[in-house]
Amino acid sequence: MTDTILVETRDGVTIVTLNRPDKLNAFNEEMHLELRAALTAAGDAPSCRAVVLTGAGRGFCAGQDLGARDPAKMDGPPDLGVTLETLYNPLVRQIRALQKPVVCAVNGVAAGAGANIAFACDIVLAAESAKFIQAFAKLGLVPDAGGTWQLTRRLGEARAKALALTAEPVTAAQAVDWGLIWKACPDEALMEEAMALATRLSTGPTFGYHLIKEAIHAAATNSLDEQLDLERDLQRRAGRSEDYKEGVTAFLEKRAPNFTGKS
Ligand code: T3D
Repeated sequence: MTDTILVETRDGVTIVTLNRPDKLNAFNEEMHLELRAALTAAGDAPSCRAVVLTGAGRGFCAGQDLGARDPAKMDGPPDLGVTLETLYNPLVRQIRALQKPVVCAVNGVAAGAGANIAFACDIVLAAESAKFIQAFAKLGLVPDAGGTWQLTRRLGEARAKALALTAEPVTAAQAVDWGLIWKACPDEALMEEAMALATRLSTGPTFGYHLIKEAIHAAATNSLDEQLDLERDLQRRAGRSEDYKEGVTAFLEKRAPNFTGKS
């Protein structure tokens, strides 16, 4: 392991920081692998009940490290499908499947796959100075890391196409107005707000949160009938959890619940 990713756990929250600030935290293979390892460890650790993903320095993430894509240093065109198959797609799937809430604190520019990795997280907060850029079209590429899926669902076809085709930046305020992210915060307050949110989530019924993630993800493609069936099945599981028992008991006893995240 090198230090392309920094990890710290505080009060039930694991803070994972992309740490290549001189490249605006652009992804190289090493950072991909270290990020995946950090998320696996966070998923496995009982001491972690929520994750914050952020970037070091003035940017969140500038997507793929283009230094590793210099055509002058290559024998022929690269197979970018391999990178997606082996690095970006597993990362997006891992974030979405993590059985703990993932809060993204977008501290600065999020470009290319960097923007779409942010959108893979469960709740996205951004510094007011941050921008989201679907930079792909400037390189002749297609938005990846789930970008075409996220943009189309969150914004509709008109805005999704315009952003993907023009690669124009979207400000944090615009991203909130359009429903692309949850909240924009003053730059200096971003980490405090992200930590407050993640800490609140980390003391909540985290088993139930994982079921909520599953239901909302499935809603993107399910019919209403399918979703009603899924809600029945998930509620059955939630209703058997320690946290449900504690939540109802605490309500009836007029006290704050003490959730453990146990199923
Ligand atoms: O290839 C595959 O495997 C397929 C997968 C593709 C996924 C993708 O993400 S493709 C899209 C790749 N990303 C981009 O095209 C974004 C490129 N960066 C930019 O357009 C700009 O840097 C930003 C708009 C993000 C920020 O602009 P600005 O003016 O604030 O900063 P800057 O001066 O351009 O960048 C600061 C430094 O970071 C600079 O280095 P230097 O000159 O100070 O030594 C710059 O080269 C470096 N940097 C920024 N982005 C990247 C990067 N270095 C390598 N790769 C980058 N993506």
